[in-house]
Amino acid sequence: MDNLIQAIRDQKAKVAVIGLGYVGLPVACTFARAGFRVVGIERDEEKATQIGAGICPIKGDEPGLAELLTDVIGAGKLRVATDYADCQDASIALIAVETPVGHQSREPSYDALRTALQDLGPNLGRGSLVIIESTIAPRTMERIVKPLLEETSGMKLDEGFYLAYCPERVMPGKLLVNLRTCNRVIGGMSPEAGELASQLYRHIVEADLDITDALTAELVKTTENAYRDVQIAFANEIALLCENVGADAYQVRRLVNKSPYRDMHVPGAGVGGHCTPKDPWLLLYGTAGRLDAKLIPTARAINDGMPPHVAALAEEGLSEAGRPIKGAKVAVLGYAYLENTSDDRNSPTVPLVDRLQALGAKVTIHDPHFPQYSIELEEAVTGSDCVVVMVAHDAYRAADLTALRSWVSTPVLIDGRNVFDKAAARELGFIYKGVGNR
Ligand code: SAJ
Repeated sequence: MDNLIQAIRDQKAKVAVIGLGYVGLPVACTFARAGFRVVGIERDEEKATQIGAGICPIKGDEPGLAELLTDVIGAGKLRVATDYADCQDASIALIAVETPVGHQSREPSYDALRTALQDLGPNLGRGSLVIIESTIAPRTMERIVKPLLEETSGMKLDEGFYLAYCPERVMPGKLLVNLRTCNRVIGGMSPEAGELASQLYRHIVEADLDITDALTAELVKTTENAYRDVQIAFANEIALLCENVGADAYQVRRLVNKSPYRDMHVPGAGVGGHCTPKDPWLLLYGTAGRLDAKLIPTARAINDGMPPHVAALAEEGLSEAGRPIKGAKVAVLGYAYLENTSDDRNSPTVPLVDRLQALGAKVTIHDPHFPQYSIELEEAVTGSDCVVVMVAHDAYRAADLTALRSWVSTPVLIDGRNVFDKAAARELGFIYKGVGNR
């Protein structure tokens, strides 16, 4: 342990980062910039070649990342490999592979994690530190990671290797800055592992490093996103209430949040992304059988119910305009899950479009952040019987409502993100129905 601590302090320890996605790649580049020798292990050969050539494969605007990658590759501080043999001289291995949750099963798929552990084990040097950054269900470190690593490395935990869980806190568009400025939880499978991991992250994290045990760290990560999902579900339920009593949920929210200690979230057309819709299920999966949880699954159901609710608003608006939804031309604005990003993971627009098409509508999708949907807004909207706003992109906030009105064939406007002003829309002759403001 002392040798490793010294090697970390002196930055002599070589770091292997397994999985060069939106978590692993920024981490690999940041440790390389800090002065460590880093090898990135990427199983996708094409991606490995691209990154090895200093080309950043991550979509969307990630300030500083492409330049940093070019720098560390050019300086030889970061190398990329597909073979785990390149990990043999690394005394630190950091795993950042995907841990998706099945839409139907609501259970995690640990295939990528298991493969990484199985391939790393035989190449793990004695006395190394292994850190998991991927989001995992509580009790995964104890029940899957530890036994698999002991089995494949032939070494015992805390004798042959140290093990810690340090969940990522990345956000699209803020990958590098979050790595530096977000507080991090370090869940050591032993106090020694926690200390070693803390010494390592101190080189790249300017914020708090809170050392705890692995189970607590697993609970913190999944809870922080379950908390957000429940908060959003509360806002969505208030929005549905407001619709039914003819109030404006956004005005209600604004005034509620003027009350001390209130932080009502924003109602909307659904909850997408790589974390918020998935981590509540990881939390429940990892604690299955310990509690018959009610609030967390109900919140998930409320949020998953928002895209169908938006489709119902469209059907209602078309009906008021004397247009059956069957055969109606519907322009859906926004394919991303989050405003001003080109990230479509678990986008609420997907179930919305499925629902509209099931009802017989002819759907055109528009999104300036996706090449396949970035036709001119006028072209997307012209001749439509209904316009549905699903994402609060700046492009939509800046759109001219008068022009929009001149392009449509039937003036029905469904606002899933409170982008347009209801009074102004109605003044122009739109049948306007907004989530939380109908
Ligand atoms: N959303 C709402 N109402 C809200 C907030 C979000 O409907 O009040 C919707 C968004 O439109 C989106 C989805 O929820 O479809 C998720 O939004 P998000 O802001 O949670 O974005 P994510 O998925 O990128 O969440 C990440 C998380 N970060 C990590 O897991 C490390 C989350 O914990 C962060 O709080 C969030 O970024 C952030 O604050 O940006």
